Amino acid sequence: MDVPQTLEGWYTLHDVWNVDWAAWALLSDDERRSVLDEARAWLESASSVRRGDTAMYSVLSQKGDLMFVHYRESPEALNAVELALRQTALYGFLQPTYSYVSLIEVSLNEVMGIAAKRLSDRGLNRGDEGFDEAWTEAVEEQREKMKERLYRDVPPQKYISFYPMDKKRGETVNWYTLSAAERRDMMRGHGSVGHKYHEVVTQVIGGSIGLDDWEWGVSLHSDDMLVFKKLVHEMRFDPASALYAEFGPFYLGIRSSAGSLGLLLSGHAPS
Ligand code: 76R
Repeated sequence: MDVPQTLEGWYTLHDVWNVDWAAWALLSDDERRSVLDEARAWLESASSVRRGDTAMYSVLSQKGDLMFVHYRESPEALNAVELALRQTALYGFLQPTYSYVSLIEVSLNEVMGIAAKRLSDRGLNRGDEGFDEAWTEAVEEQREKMKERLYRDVPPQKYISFYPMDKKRGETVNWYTLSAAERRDMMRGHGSVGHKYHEVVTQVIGGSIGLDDWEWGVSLHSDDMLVFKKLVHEMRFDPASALYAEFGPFYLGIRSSAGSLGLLLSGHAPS
């Protein structure tokens, strides 16, 4: 059995809520102000945590109104931020619609692929004198670099597209019965389609096998919402997606600062 090796970083929670607009409308201005002050304080302290990050999005469509994205160092820290929300008065006006737990994931294959390319660019190949030491050093260097992706802030771009997905395990089409080489080649193809969008999209892959209902939670972050459509459409034609990908619900959000919570709740879209 050749199970892909992965590196894991922060624990993540994508947390989607609807607002009880009718109940919110019944509050006086003073009551609203006090609920908002407390909720903003929760959001600001969640966003300024030393190890991890929190971001808020205004969600498009009836799938939700607000989405909080939390990155934390442990399950306990993730649990703490959701319990803190439940202590606020705002929580009384929130109705759960979706939530998803995962761990930021980078594949070790990728780390080794980059290390191998670095060495071959320098003219060093397996079997050459000095290759082994250079190889160990290059892998370590890439592992270090990957920490920037594993322990990062929520990417700052204006829009998020979040969706969970599986790789197919059908009777005849089954990702998990492919050979390691077949899977590696296919992920290479996937990466090369993805790389075309490197400048305009940041992908954060959350591995969730054993943690939540799907195998991965995919977060795409961009300043141009149209790019999500172009990228995911192009990716559909790549064999890793065309043959093997199955998707859950998609959530689209617009990044909103803690300061704009009051505006959102009074009916103003983020500017
Ligand atoms: O950054 C890299 O080059 C690493 C290569 C890479 C890996 C290992 C990569 C690149 N992805 C990887 C893993 Mn991805 N990705 C998705 C989706 O909509 C779909 O069809 C699928 C959803 C998109 C749109 C996307 C985009 N990727 C994964 C995995 C883990 C699978 C596994 O290990 O078997 C999933 C589930 C997944 C899904 N991918 C990229 C992108 C983009 C834009 C890139 C290039 C990143 C960049 O260059 O910045």
